[in-house]
Parts: sequence; C-alpha cells; structure tokens
Amino acid sequence: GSDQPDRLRLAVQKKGRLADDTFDLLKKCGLTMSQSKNRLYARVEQLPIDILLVRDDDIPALVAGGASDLGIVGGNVFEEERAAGRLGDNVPMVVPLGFSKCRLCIALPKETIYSAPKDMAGMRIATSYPALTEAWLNENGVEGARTVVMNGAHEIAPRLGVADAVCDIVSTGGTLDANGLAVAETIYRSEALFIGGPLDGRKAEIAEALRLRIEGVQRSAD
Ligand code: PRT
Ligand code: ZN
Repeated sequence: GSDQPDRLRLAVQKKGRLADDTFDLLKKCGLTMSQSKNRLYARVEQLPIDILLVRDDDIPALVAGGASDLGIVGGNVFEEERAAGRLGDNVPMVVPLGFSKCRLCIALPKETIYSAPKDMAGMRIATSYPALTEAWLNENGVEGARTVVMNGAHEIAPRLGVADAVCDIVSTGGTLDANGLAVAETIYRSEALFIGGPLDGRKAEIAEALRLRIEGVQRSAD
C-alpha cells in the first residue's frame, strides 16, 4: 500500500477489453502476479510493483493525482480526460503500446447525405467523449452542433430520436452497421498507452526496469 514507498504502483483495467491485452503484455514481460484477497491490487512477483485493478476511466486521474505511479489506458480515455481538463497540470509522460487499437468516429444514419463537416451543423451527437467531440467540432468550424452525453447504447440514440449522430469507439464497424449507421469522420486513432512519471529515486529505477521489459516484448513482436 501507500506505506510502502519502495513498491511502484501500476493502475490497469480490472476487467474488459483492455484488461485482456494488458495482462497478456505483463505475462510476455515475464511477470506473474499473486492476486490479493480484496482484488483491489495484485503483487508482481519479479519486480516490486503493485498492480491496482480499476475501471479504465479512473486510470488517468489516479496517475495524474499521484495515487498510482504508472498506468496502462486507452488513448481515447486518456485524451478525453485531458481535453476535459480533469488532469490539471500533472500531465504524465506517454509511451504508445501498439495494442487495443480502435478509432473514435462520428457516425450517421446510412441514409444521411454527408460530404463535409459543415453537414453536421446543428446536429445532436450522442457520445461518452464530449470533450474530444466538441474539440473536433470547434476545430472543423461545425456550427450549432452539440453533444448529448450517454454512457452506453449510443448506437440506438438516433433511432430513439434523442440524437442525429453518434461519436463512439469503432473497431470492426459491425455494431454501427447492425444499427444502420456509417462512419462519417474518424476524429481520433487510439491505442493503449503506458502513462506516468516522471519519477525519481527507487521508483524511477523500477519504472525503467518495467519499461525495458515492455520494449523487449515490442521489439520481438516487430
Ligand atoms: O469497466 P470499464 O469502465 O473498465 O470498461 P469499459 O466498458 O469502459 O471499456 P471496455 O473494456 O469495453 O474497453 C476498454 C478500451 O478498449 C476502450 O477504452 C478502447 O480503448 C479499447 N477498445 C478497443 C474498444 C474497442 N476496441 C471496441 N470495439 N472499446 C470499445 N469497443 C466497443 C465499440 O464501441 C462497439 O460498441 O465494442 C463494440 C464493438 O465494436 P465493433 O466496431 O467491432 O462492432
Ligand atoms: Zn470504462
């Protein structure tokens, strides 16, 4: 715990799409874990690292606020937290990891005619990424469009009549297609990020040992 200053804390997603890839990476790094009883954290056996098991949405703030030294999180979540101004001045360093790739896209009902961002003028866009969506709308001079924040089931928002478009994560595109939607714009390309630091002293050494193992795994995958 926090009373052990010589153990580094790494926040990862407890369960979900990112968790699978993250635990796979740690395994390839030659790291094994003992699961703690309360399942809030696991101890790494080969390095003095405690893994905090949390919701992915909490990872950027845990790292920016210093509760965790490092984290592994999707770029989509990290950049949304940053764009929303929730990381304050403590924006950590970032190393791209090359997995959990996906795109953040604005999608429209297939029958909507779309040729340029101005065609989105006045639209209501259902999303859980309001900061990234609004930043893109501003950069592209889209007038009068606004976001409607939803925490799931964005793809049904147009059929429910609560939005004209959605801005959501797309991987294969199958979910959009099944809901009669098509990608109009890709506004962010995401992959998992290793975030945190700069650290000093013993923690910097442990973080460097972990970073070198990750680099080794990435090199052997190329
Ligand atoms: O519980 P917790 O809050 O930790 O997890 P979560 O439910 O918020 O996130 P989770 O586990 O679903 O995703 C974690 C991260 O995985 C995301 O933040 C992205 O960085 C990454 N990722 C990669 C994805 C996808 N691929 C993906 N396809 N996240 C979500 N999806 C969704 C997509 O929005 C769609 O609804 O999966 C559905 C299927 O996608 P298609 O395009 O293949 O049909
Ligand atoms: Zn989440």
